[in-house]
Amino acid sequence: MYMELNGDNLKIAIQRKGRLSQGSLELLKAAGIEFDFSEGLLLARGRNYPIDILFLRDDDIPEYVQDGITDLGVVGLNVVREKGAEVATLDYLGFGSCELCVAVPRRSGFDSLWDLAGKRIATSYPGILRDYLSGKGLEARVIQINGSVEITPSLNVADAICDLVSTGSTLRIHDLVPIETILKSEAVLVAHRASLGDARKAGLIERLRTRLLSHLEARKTKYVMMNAPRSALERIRSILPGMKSPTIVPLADPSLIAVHTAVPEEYFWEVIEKLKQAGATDMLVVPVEKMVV
Ligand code: PRT
Ligand code: ZN
Repeated sequence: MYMELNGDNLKIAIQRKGRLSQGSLELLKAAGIEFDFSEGLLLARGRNYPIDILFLRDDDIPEYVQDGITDLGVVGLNVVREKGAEVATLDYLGFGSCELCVAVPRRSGFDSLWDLAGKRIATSYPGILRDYLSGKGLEARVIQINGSVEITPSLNVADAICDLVSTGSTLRIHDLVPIETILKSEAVLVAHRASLGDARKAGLIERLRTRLLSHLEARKTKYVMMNAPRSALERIRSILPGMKSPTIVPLADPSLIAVHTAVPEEYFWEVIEKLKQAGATDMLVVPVEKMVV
């Protein structure tokens, strides 16, 4: 089916096929946007939001957004940086996390970046690497390779590599060890600067971001319900500092109460353990779907 861009619609570019595709589609769905998607599609239109979704190679997204072909893009921060695109980075989206690392062969004797002065480093991220090295005042030969960077040391094409790492298993398989992280990356929402200055477009972008952020916040939060002796209330309150006031519900047995509260994921186990010690029982933990603040 052939479809043309709608000039009035907000336009967002996401990766067509790759590591960020699913996360990007899920994010749009979580924002309540309904659209038809099938593999191979280049363009989809929101049924209940004025948005056109373009499916592109990730490498093209920063430039499309910079040039205003789309208003928004979802792409790895590593790609945005490498392309040096003039775009506004609006939000970190919590998926596609990885680190751009310099790694060396295990038995090379190289322990730090300084051991690589004058050596060859193979990478698909020459721009980021060169900036990083020059920021440190270190001179090395940067060799640009477009794929399979991890095999270059064993082919004696390079002495070290600079590549993305997520689980670390690719490095281990090739007997490489990371010695320096030069960028922490994840998927980001980027915007065309002029779209942020256009009242109608900016309004649509803000509405979309409110929805996206309410989903991202919710993912970081659990809702916890528990019973506790009324006498433990003060102790329970002191365990939940900095969180919004918990809801206290009286129970049929006047010596007991129910406490309901939102707990951020990062403190979750710590808080749960302390609540148990304070006398909380029958704890029920439920995921939060949206959090609008
Ligand atoms: O076709 P297109 O150009 O759109 O896709 P692509 O092949 O260029 O990109 P893709 O889908 O591989 O990656 C898209 C984005 O995902 C990257 O730009 C990063 O922002 C992010 N990402 C997150 C990663 C990784 N994790 C990752 N592990 N991109 C690549 N890798 C590779 C890495 O290069 C290495 O080869 O995975 C290997 C290492 O993984 P581990 O798990 O063994 O450490
Ligand atoms: Zn790519």
